[in-house]
Amino acid sequence: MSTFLYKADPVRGQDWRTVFARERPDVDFRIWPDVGDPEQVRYLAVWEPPEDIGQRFPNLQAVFSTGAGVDQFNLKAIPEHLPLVRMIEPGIVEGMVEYAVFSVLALHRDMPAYRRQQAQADWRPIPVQPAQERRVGVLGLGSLAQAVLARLGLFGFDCAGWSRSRRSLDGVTCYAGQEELDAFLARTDILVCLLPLTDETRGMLGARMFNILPRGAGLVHVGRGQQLNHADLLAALESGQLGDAILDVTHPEPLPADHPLWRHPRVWLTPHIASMTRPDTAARTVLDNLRRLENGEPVIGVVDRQKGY
Ligand code: NDP
Ligand code: OXD
Repeated sequence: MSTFLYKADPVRGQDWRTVFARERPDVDFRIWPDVGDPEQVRYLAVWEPPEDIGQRFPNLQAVFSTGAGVDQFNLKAIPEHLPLVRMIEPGIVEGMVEYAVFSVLALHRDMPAYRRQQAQADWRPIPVQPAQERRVGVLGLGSLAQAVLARLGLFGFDCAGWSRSRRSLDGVTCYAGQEELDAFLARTDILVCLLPLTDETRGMLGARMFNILPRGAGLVHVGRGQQLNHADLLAALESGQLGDAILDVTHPEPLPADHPLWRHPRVWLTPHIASMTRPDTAARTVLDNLRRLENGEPVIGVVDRQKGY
């Protein structure tokens, strides 16, 4: 019997177990550290991979990330022949849509400013800008960004996105590549980062980018902490170049208790909760990919190791 080994949050793992028991009783589903016979392990679903995957599990056929991002993997440590598959499932997409739409609406309707006013017992309306005149720009046009943009479009926002390769999406002005980045930024009042962490995107959210945004622009950061330069963010907030920032990811996580971002009046911080895989839908998504592997069909979400995402 083939073993499917799950190595992530054990409580959520019980939900995976239930789905596997119902839909694939022929698979021996195990939760780390209950590995069983390592030679029987064909599939591994993992958030933080163990060392020496290839040697530990010589008959492994695929590695599934239990999250959408794969920057926690050392791609070089995973044998070339093994597909690494990231998580694209309805639960994580819907969670991100909720968080990103909430954040964009909060910035659009000046909620951080009203929180500051409330602290001063200051009852003062701020003129409302129509959504059609608010230019939202999303860095990244992948599975999460596309869903976020589709929902933002329903509010009438002027939506744009930026990706590495040229994309075409209904109702979204699409920019591609470094040569179009500045034009994208210059038209963006609320910037949402939904990029994967790679060598190219590390440190990207910094002074150069902030200075191209229209003065007072808002930032929603839901990508990865290492993409954001904290010192540059603080400087941009101090100077008024950035208005407010909503950050779900930082580096490190959590920030040290005395870090200025914790108490900055123009920053809302959440503890990397924008979106999480939903165990039942995630398990079903992985089972669909398992079936594809077994039938020799293309697997959905295979990571391109050259690109790193
Ligand atoms: P995808 O792989 O589907 O999409 C990535 C997008 O980023 C693609 O459009 C890609 O361009 C673009 N991109 C990557 N590198 C570059 C670059 N150098 N220049 C321009 N564009 C680039 O990822 P997802 O949408 O599924 O997820 C995005 C990220 O969101 C994850 O990697 C993770 O870090 C983060 N995330 C955060 C969560 C949270 O709770 N905060 C939860 C889940 C995910 P192209 O289309 O040309 O390939
Ligand atoms: C993910 C995350 O990548 O939760 O799935 O950040």
